Amino acid sequence: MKTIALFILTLATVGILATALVAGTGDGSNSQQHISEVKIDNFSFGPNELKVAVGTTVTWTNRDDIPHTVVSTDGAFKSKVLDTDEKFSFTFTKTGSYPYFCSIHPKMTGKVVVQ
Ligand SMILES: [Cu+2]
Repeated sequence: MKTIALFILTLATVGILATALVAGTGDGSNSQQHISEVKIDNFSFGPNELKVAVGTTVTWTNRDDIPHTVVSTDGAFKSKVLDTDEKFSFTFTKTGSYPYFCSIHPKMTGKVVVQ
C-alpha cells in the first residue's frame, strides 16, 4: 500500500512541475521573440540586415570608440548621437523594409526587414 501511495504522490508532483515548466516556457519565448539587437562596431552595423517579426523592439548599441547615429532613410526613427556603449531602441509595429544609416558617416548603412 505504501508503495502505491508514494507512486501517486510522485505522479502528482511531476504533474505540477510539468505544468509550471510549460507555463514558464510560454512566457519566456514570448518576450524573447520580440527583442533583437544590432551592434555598431568598426564603422558598421551588425547584423547589417536584420529580419524581425512585427512588434519587435530592436536595440542598437554603439560598441565603437567614436560616436554614431541610427537614422531611418524614410524618417521612421532617428537616434541622438550615441557615444560608446550608448543604446537606441525602436519598436517596429508595421511590416516593411527599413533602411537606415549613420548621419555622421553616411556610408554606414543597414536595414531592418519587418515580416
Ligand atoms: Cu557613424
